Amino acid sequence: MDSAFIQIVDDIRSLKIQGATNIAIEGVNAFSSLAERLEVASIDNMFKELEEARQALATARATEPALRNGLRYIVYNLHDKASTIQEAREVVKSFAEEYINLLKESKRKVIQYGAHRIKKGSTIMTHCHSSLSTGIILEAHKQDKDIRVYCTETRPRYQGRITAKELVDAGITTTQVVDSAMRWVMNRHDVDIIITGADSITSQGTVINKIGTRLLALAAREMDIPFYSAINLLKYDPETSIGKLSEIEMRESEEIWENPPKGLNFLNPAFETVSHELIDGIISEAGVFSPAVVYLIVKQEYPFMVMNDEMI
Ligand code: RUB
Repeated sequence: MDSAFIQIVDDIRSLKIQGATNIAIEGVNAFSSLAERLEVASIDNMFKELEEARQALATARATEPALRNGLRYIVYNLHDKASTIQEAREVVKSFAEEYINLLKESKRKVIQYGAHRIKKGSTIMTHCHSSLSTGIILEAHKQDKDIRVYCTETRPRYQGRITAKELVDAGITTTQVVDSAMRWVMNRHDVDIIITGADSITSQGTVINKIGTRLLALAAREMDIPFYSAINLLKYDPETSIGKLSEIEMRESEEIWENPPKGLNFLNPAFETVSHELIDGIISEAGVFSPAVVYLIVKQEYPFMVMNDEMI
């Protein structure tokens, strides 16, 4: 690993690069560039160096299967197809490109399917910053759907400001609220549809997204407002099909309070689960469907992501 690579890992950890899709694209790119630069004496050393790099990226944020799936895909092909250092560089480059194209193409489709779901004159609510849900809203606006948006701040790191800025810059009527006002807004301001992004989806169709997303979904259920998750299926967490629980990233207390009184404890979970019963639809690159069928659709779209005996 060199300093340019370590810098990307740090940028992912510190949220300079944030949002699951951006994290996966930048992480896979960093892995591929490192493979091109590495100066090693043997293919075994190359495998060793790349394994260390994979580990560093895969653990930079605990709840990011899209990045982990991409790295696993590249490394699987690396061991299968490369027997010289030059071949290793080429294999990493070509599978990294293929995976990044899959990410970009799936994002494009999610945005199209999602915008199609938004009716003219809708009031939309969202949480945090997701390039997929923001992309859907921007596309609906481009299609002249006459929309309004409520978005939360998303404490402690205020990713909701990134969302608000992108929407306001595009000329969309946008209102920001503090996180704890999310139910109040739904109740008083005729929200028609809720769309959030997601970092991960399990074999049961449970989605993991920014802390606060489940509260949003619970309030939506109370008020009969449809709740949609915009997610590309490359975020499927294959280990959940063999009964493992998805890990929730816990972040530093300084994000909540830099100079707290001595002795105060903190809990700073970055994400939480939204159970499948609370989700009306998954907006994916394969169309919009009920969370109950996610495993079947992933198996059909991306067979390489489904756990097999070799991987266990
Ligand atoms: C971002 C977040 C986003 C998902 C999806 O959290 O929860 O909703 O990552 O993003 P953080 P995208 O800021 O902690 O990374 O739709 O861009 O893949």
